[in-house]
This record gives sequence, structure tokens and C-alpha cells, in this order.
Amino acid sequence: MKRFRLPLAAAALAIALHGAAASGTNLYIRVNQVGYRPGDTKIAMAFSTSPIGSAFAIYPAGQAASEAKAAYEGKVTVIEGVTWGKWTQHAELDFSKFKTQGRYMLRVGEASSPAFAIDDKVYEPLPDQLLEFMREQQCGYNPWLGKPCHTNDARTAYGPLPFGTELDCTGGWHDAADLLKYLITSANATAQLLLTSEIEKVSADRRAQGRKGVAHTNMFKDIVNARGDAGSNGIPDVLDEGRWGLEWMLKLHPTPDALYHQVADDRDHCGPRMPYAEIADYGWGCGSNRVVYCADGKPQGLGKYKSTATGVANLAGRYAAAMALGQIAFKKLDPAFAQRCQKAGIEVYALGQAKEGAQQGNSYKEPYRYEETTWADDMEWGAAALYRVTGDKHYLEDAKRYAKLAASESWMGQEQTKHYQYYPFMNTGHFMLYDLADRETQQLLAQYYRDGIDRCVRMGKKNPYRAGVPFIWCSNNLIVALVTQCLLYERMTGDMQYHAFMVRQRDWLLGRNPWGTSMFTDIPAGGVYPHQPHLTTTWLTHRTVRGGLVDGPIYERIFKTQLGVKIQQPDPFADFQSELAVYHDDHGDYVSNEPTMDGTASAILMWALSN
Ligand SMILES: [Ca+2]
Ligand SMILES: [Ca+2]
Repeated sequence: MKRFRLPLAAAALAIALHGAAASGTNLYIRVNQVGYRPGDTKIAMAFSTSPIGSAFAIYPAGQAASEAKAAYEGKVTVIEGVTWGKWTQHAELDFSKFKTQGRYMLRVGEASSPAFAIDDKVYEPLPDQLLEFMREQQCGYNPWLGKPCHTNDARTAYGPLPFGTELDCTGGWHDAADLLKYLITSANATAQLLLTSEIEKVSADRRAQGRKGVAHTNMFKDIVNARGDAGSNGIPDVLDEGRWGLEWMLKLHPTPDALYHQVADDRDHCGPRMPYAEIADYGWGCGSNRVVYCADGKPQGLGKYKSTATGVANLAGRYAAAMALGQIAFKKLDPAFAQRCQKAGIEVYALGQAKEGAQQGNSYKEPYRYEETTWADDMEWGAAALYRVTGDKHYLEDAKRYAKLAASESWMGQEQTKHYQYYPFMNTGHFMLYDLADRETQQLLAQYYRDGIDRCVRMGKKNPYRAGVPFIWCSNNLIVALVTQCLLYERMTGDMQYHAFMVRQRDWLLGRNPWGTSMFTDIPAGGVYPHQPHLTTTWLTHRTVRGGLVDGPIYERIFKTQLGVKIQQPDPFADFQSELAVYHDDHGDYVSNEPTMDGTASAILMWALSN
């Protein structure tokens, strides 16, 4: 919602980078710019306004076509019946059979693709690179800036305490470009980071078993300490970041019967400033305390707009899941902390049972808020995770009951939903329950995942890229959820029927899309990626940050009706927009180019699963 003018040089840079047609042709090739593992399905996309030739070739990167011998030659597969904007011709370039590691480019006639790698370890650095963005979002202490911020969070609204009571809610993460903090997103981010670490441990054990006598190494680096400053502390950084979330969440649960869920509201939207130089006024003075809302399960709002909350179980279930995963992650490293996590998880889960229903995000002066309505998914996740740490059978029975309530209810297959209505965007509870459940329940859980994916497969047939999501706000987060659901399904069942579809979604995020851009800031180095994200800290400091997942492409009609959104510079992607979706690498576009904390955390899990 913040609007600034961009230097025109930046626009020129973006135009120079957008690639990739050879002069005199109007044929473009889109690839996953980071690259492919040798055994992957590997399918690039070519498009044009006139018929595409019948053959393509792969050459070593950096060699002129006239000098190089093709490393692989293949036939193009024309895609019939779907178009994208003015682009009437599309073809897939399938080089799955080519498995030689190296760095390459694709050519069709005179057109070439950006360079990409084929390498077994191509996704290994990504989780750590995305953690750089998570650290940039830290509140209370921000290691990217090397400074504290918001050290006087917060004063209470709603709940048992008198309005305006001081409560220590320092820590956590800024949600996106704005500086609010939400339990609704942070509990999901925390739980996914901790699940990433668990999954990595299992994968590392598996790798070690395959190489007798070789000690297993964690995929995650240890290059920062507990608060995110440079220097190792003996703990993988993904766990440091997960604990950063847990520590904040523990503060939001100060007594057994209380759960707070949101610090600040859209009074935050009051102009560009650094996090340590707050100017927003929540009624206690400019830059003074911010408000913290207590989750009471009722509609809330201190200004013009009210939420339509019905309970607290969405927040409570995710909270319990994160705390149980915290117990698992830290029981050896810090037993006392692990015990605190377990106790908080059990207490908050009980709050969810007492108030089934969903608490939404709160807005004050604008109509936009997180409008989650689902809660059985979260209670299933919490119950399954608590069963893991306590062995208490009633959690297992709860998880099975909530699993059937949640079933496959999802955004998957819908053209339109309310903002964050079906959140988290995939039901991790089904995966957490799977290996604990009886065979009959397992079959149900697998079917729920298949039902969602099948609906996305059908939706994907409407565009040449087979992108299986609706282009509502945060479509990239939906893509991440879809890829993750496919990968978890494969781990659960061994059924690979969705693998090629999953790869098409994954590659969409790294450049196999109409705009030919990665959707992660600064990834890959030297590639086409968001250079002008809607992010105040990078804007004001003229620095870049690596790893932030931007919201992503959005229906043109939504872009045109969103309040206050306006691109600031000539659109380097103008040729590649369509009615179905537009994307702008433009600081003024907060609907398609704003990196989000929770989307990035979810992508960390996705990349870890991809390794
Ligand atoms: Ca560390
Ligand atoms: Ca939910």
C-alpha cells in the first residue's frame, strides 16, 4: 500500500533482463533457471505468435551455436487448445532423458533459453538461501539491520486484561512489507520450519544408510547464532529460526487460559520507515506501544471493520502442532525448553477444543484481512503432533476425527476464495497423522490428498503451463502448497502418478512461466528474479535480500480493482501479461510482488522435500 517512484534506470535494467528472444524472432523459451536434478522430469516451454519448429537442442552454456555440438536433440510437443495473452502457440520441450550433469542452454531455431544446471545437488542451497529472508523479517531484534525494533510491543485489546495492559510480545516476524505480526501466519511458518528440520533428519539418516561408515551431514548450514547474527552456535540455522518463532509464540500464551494472536493492525500502513524508527500510532502515541489482540473466538475490530470469527481452534491447533514439533526438535538440545513447548502445546490445544471455529486476522481502516474459516485441519495437525510427543491415545482419536472433518476441504479446484480462507494452504495434518494411523485411515488420508491434487490437475488444463492454481492473491503460496502436497503424498504412498505435474508447478516458481522470472528475490544469482519487490526495508536501504517468495501472478481483474495498487514504471513484462494473470516486477505492485514471510517459510519445507 506504500507508493514510491522508481528511478528509470531500474526499469531499463528490468527490461534488459526479461529475456530472451533472439532478434528478429518472437519465440521465447522458459526454463527452471536454477535447474534440474538428473533423474527429474525436465520440460521447458517455448511460445510464439507463429508456429514453433519441430526440433530443439541442448548445448553447453556459454558456447555459440556455430561452435558447439549439440549435447542432446529432441522433438517439440505442441500444446493445442490453450493460449496465453497474445501468445497463440505453445510447445513443451521434454529433455527428461538427458541426464548428464553440467550447465546448458536450450535452443529452438534462433531462440535460446537462459542457462540452467543439471546437477544432483541443484536444490540443496535453496532452504538456507530462503532463511536469509526470514531473518530479514525478524522483529524485536533484526539481524539484517543489526538493530532492535519494536521493543515496546504491546498493549492488550479484548481478553481478560483491562484494555491497554502492557504485555511483552516482542520478537516474531514482520508479516510481509508491513510490520504487523500475526499468529495466524507465524504458527504455520514456525511449524513448517520445524517440520523441515525433522524431515531433513529422516532424509539424512536415509542417505547415511546408503553410504556405510559415512557420518550423515545436515543439509542445513550453521552460519548464524540464535538471534540470526553471523557465527555458528552448533545448531542448524533452520532450527534457530524455528525457535525464534517458538519463543514469540510462548509469549502470546502468558497464562494457561490465554492466547494472543495479532500485534498491530493496518494503522501500520502510514508511510515508509525503517522497523526501528516506528511512527505508527495505536492510541498510545506516535511510535509507542502497538496493540496486541487476544483470541476470544469472537468478531474483532477496533475501527471501521470487524472480522467474522467463530472460535479459536485454527490458531490453537497450529500452535499445538508447532509446540509439539518444538518439543521433538529441542528435547536433546534443550530439555527444559522442550518441556515448556510441550506444556504450552497441550494447554493451547485444550483452548481450541473449548472454542471450535476460526479466529481471523483483524483490520482497522481497510477491508483487507486474513479471513480463515477452516479449523479442523489445524486441530488434526495439533492432535497428531501431540500424540507423537505424549503417546496419549486420546490425541490419536481426536486427530482421526478431525481428519474426517477436514477431509479435502481446500482452495484446490476453486476459482476464487476469500483471502487466506483455506489456510494453511495445505493440510499438513494428514501427513502428520499418516504413519500413526491404521491402514483404513491411511487410505482415507491419501485419498484426501489425491482429491485436492486431482482438482488442481483439472484446473491446470486451462493454461499451457498446467499451473493448477487460481490466480488469487498469493498464488505462489498456493503453488508451493500444491508441490508440497504432491511431495508429501509421494513420501506417504510411494505413488508417483503426480510427479510430472508437480515438477511443472515447481518449475513455474523458478522461471518456467510466461514472464520467465524466478519468484524468489535474488535467486538464482545472475538470473531473472524480482528486482523491485514491494518491500520497504530493501527499498529504503538500497540493499537486496535473498530468498523472499513474492505473492505471485494474479487475475488481471483483481489487479485492476485492488485499492491503491499502481505500477510505477514501464512494464518490462507487458508482452507477457494475460487476462488470466498478470505479474509486475514493480515496487508499486503489492498484490503480485510483495514477499511474504509465511510463503517463504513454506517454500523452505518444499525445497527440503525436493532434495
Ligand atoms: Ca546456527
Ligand atoms: Ca485452517
